[in-house]
Amino acid sequence: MGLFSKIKNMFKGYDEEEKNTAEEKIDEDESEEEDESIEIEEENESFEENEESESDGLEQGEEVFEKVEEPKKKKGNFFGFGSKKEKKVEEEKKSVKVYEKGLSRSREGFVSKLANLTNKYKKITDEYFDELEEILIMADIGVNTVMDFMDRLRERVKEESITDPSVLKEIIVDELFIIYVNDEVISNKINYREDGPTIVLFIGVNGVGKTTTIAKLANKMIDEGKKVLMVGADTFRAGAVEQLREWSVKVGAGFYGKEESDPASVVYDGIELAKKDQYDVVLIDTAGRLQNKVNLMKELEKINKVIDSLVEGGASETLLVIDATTGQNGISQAKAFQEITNITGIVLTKLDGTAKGGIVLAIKESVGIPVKYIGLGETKDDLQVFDIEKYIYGLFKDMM
Ligand SMILES: Nc1nc2c(ncn2[C@@H]2O[C@H](COP(=O)(O)OP(=O)(O)OP(=O)(O)O)[C@@H](O)[C@H]2O)c(=O)[nH]1
Ligand SMILES: [Mg+2]
Repeated sequence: MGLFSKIKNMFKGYDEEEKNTAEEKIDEDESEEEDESIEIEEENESFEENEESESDGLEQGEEVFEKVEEPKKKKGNFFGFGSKKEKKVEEEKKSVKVYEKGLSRSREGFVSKLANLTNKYKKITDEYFDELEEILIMADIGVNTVMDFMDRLRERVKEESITDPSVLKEIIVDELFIIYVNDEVISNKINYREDGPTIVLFIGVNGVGKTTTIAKLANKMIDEGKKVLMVGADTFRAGAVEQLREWSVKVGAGFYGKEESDPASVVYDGIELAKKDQYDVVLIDTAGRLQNKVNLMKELEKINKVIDSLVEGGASETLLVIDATTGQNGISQAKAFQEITNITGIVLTKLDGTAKGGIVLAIKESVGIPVKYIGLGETKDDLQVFDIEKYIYGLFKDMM
């Protein structure tokens, strides 16, 4: 049995549920609340564009803002599921739905083109391959990846004497999976520490979704019973610290931040607080915009030095946040950041906003860093651990 059928069986029945069940209703209500209560500034300048000098912000140090927020008490089991297993199944279903919904634009975009291609050609011809190649490149899979993919596909067609495009459709899904997994054991788990707080550092250019991702991840971790502290070390942009603090209140995380001060010193104080108050996890928000690569590198080095001095082994994770809607530009950002710091995972945000879901595959192929989380919407529940099977299901479910 091919992978295509395996994945199909795995999630069989998941979308047969009636719409508007009580559970979905609760989801909707929650997300409405979410949308109203916070306004987030959108900035979309790119990596090296900014000409302002770093000291601009730091000189006007009169209105110093320091804030410590205590975390809320954990809520009980909201849905009142009977057993742990039932709860897990429910969570799986919910997660599959987030994938389905979040990938609908990509489904309508490149996957429906793939389906049309299969209908259009009765036989596999050179024109078929040319069109397929174009569709994959348009889906942001990346030229080199597509070239390798096409070679492998042509080979399999020859070896297995395939002539029918509808048979090939399954092999295409199979091969896309192979591109991603590529003989590696892919770990999308956060490496938690046993002793002392687990430090997770978030980096990425401005506007990609760092702050929102921290809120979403904190929400997830709090649900899992962890005590989470958010640290606002994006002291470069006015309002950034306050934005994170507002999120901390909404998701019930602890918070430490100080505007207009040195980011590394905020990190220092934040981690000290985390140790004193026995937090399990510290999520650190950093500035995406510094004048140039050298400054950014120096800043990150300084922050890492502070973390190393306080926690043995340093940060457990450095997650690079990339906006999926920026396509190949996002890949260039990953390469640039990879040159200046050690990245342990990627968070790919705004996958719901692109019709080119192929970027997940391209990133892994071109920078070799696993995608650990994906953002599929703007609410606190729209962050998912990246799971290749659910991703493929969400993308190709209409073809299955
Ligand atoms: N549709 C969608 N929007 C998202 C997602 N993640 C973040 N956003 C939106 O992207 C915008 C920017 O998000 P922020 O979290 O402020 O980005 P940032 O990287 O912290 O930006 P700076 O602090 O300016 O560097 C906000 O409007 C978010 O709601 C996602 O997965 N899907
Ligand atoms: Mg931010």
